[in-house]
Amino acid sequence: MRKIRLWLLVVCCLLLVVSCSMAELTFYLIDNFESGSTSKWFPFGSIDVSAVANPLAKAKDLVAESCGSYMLKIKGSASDWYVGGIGTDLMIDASFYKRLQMDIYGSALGGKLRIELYDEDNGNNQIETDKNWQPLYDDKWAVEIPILGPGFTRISVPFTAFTLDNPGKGDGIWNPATKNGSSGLTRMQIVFVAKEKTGKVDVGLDNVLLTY
Ligand SMILES: [Ca+2]
Ligand SMILES: [Ca+2]
Ligand SMILES: [Ca+2]
Repeated sequence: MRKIRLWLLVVCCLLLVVSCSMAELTFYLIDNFESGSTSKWFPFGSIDVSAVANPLAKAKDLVAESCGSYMLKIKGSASDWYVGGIGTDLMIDASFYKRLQMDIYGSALGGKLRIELYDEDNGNNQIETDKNWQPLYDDKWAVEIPILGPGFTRISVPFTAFTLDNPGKGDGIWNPATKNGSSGLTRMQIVFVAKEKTGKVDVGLDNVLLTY
């Protein structure tokens, strides 16, 4: 009897260890802006970036509640539709994940986001670019997401929805693993595009993460 109990205990412990390690792998948080800082992101173009109070922190809305105290706010004016963007260097093995998720706080100004993921292919842990910031030897994958009206919208985009933006430069395969000298998923950028040629964007972002 004692042996059976011991066995049960061992099995339970094993299950606990397995479920804990699974839980660790269920998502990778890129940023939820709860630090109140934007320092993880580099801005480019004519945009203004700041960490601001979540406008719906007390709302009875699951997405709004999960956005905590702060979100990232981006404002800017377009020239030829293009407003600007933000980027962050990740250098992570993203091969366990299947999708990118984030919460977008829109505005009546609309517009769209262009999310770009860079997987490093020539094994030197950096994204070499030409004068137009296009990667020369590494893959750049992109997807466009419309900015809806005020309030949070949670988007969850499978990596399979991203299309190759610079064919013929990297290996053309989504392989964000840190192996053979590659820094895996090396960079992420979010570019903002206005609804009008000389329009504006005003958008909040939160809970940027990778998940299954
Ligand atoms: Ca937040
Ligand atoms: Ca490279
Ligand atoms: Ca690749």
